[in-house]
Amino acid sequence: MSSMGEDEEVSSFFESSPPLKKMEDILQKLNGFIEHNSSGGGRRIVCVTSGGTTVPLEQRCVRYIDNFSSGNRGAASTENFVKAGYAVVFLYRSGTCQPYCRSLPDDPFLDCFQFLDNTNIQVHSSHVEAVKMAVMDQQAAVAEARLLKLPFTTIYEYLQMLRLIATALKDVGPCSMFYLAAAVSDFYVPWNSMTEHKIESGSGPLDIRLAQVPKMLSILRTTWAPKAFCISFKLETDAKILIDKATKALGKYKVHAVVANELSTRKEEVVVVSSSGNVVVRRDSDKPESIVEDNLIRLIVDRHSTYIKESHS
Ligand code: PAZ
Repeated sequence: MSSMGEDEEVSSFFESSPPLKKMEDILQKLNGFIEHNSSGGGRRIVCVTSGGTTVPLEQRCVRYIDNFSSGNRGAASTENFVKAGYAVVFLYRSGTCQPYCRSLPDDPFLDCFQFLDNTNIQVHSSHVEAVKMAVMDQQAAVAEARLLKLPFTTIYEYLQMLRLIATALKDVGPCSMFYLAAAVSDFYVPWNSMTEHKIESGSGPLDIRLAQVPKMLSILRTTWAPKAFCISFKLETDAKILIDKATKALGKYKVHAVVANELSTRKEEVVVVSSSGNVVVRRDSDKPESIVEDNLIRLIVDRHSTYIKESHS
């Protein structure tokens, strides 16, 4: 159980957060998606979080602190979950990598196309296959209601949306999963103590005091969605401390596994840390197309199946 202190910190974070824009619209989409996928066939539903959260420094934000994440892991994992039969709520940072778009050039995206005349814009032959697959796969996933994309930018939006999703998924129980690959800010400027207008320059160095973002993982596990299968991530730049940190997070937050990855090798290998031991998962280096998420999601889906079986027995 989380202590009263933690609960109060969490409540005060939400009470002082700026209200989520379009909340009714988000809730309607979310509830429709969950209803569609959980009733009848009882499809498994995973919430994949992806990309980094920002910390605004001004209420009318001009400047912000950002968190590193390209969104590649979340996008690739989403594709693999859909392939494995899951419905995915993709909670992603606006502007980061999208499912089915990983092989498209994003810089500059317009290089994909050529303008022939006023009625004719064509995809360059070098990108035809990638664009065709991206359009077809993404449209199929959305049309079959297997993919719901919800964007966020700030830490405030991310945590409010995560709470909405977790609460909405509560009744799906063990068939729901949280796969928390987003890079979430640890520190923030509380909304009430943030200046409204652009911070003025010209008066010397800027001192900002950042408060600690309350740890939401405990409350997700104990209150928001206690029966969901929960995978968190741990990123470090110092490989020497990675496994120790991941093991501590596993014990502290009682998640079902922590995926540990080091910044420079994260596309090659990850370590799945859980109570049944540590498993190194690698990309198949002999297959150029292979990505680490192919093997990672296979393992996570297997673990989830075992969890569902055990929950029902
Ligand atoms: O988004 P990306 O593919 O560039 O990187 C993925 C990642 C490193 C952000 C993710 O695997 C991860 O570890 N997320 C949690 C980060 C954290 O410890 O806060």
